[in-house]
Amino acid sequence: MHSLSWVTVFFLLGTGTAFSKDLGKFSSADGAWELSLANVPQTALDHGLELNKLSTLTAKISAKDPAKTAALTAPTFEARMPAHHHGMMVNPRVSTVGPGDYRIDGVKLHMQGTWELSLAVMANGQTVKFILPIVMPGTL
Ligand SMILES: [Cu+2]
Repeated sequence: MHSLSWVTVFFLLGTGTAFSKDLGKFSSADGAWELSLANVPQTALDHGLELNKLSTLTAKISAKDPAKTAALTAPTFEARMPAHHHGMMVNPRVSTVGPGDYRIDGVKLHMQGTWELSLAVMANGQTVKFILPIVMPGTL
């Protein structure tokens, strides 16, 4: 049993090689599940999440212990700025592509600063939640 707390990862966006289509792998709050998150490029020059740009993400969730897998239902996605007490100005759509496989269209982070992306699904009546802090850089 892992004792990981919320995953805390800060992406430094726009710094070149540190940022690519693959946004990384993240543990759920209880450590039992893993999320692979990626950006679906809109153009050849699309480096992923950028300020004020509509983006599409793909999310794959799997049990770390294959023996403890479960049907996943009711995926939800949101992004908030905790310091500002607000969310996005858009409503992303989450589509189920396959078991544990999701596509999130219409993500747009409209302010510089720290955002918290959260993805949640239900497994055996329990919420499996992933929290990903992300910093949208300023231009100063
Ligand atoms: Cu804000």
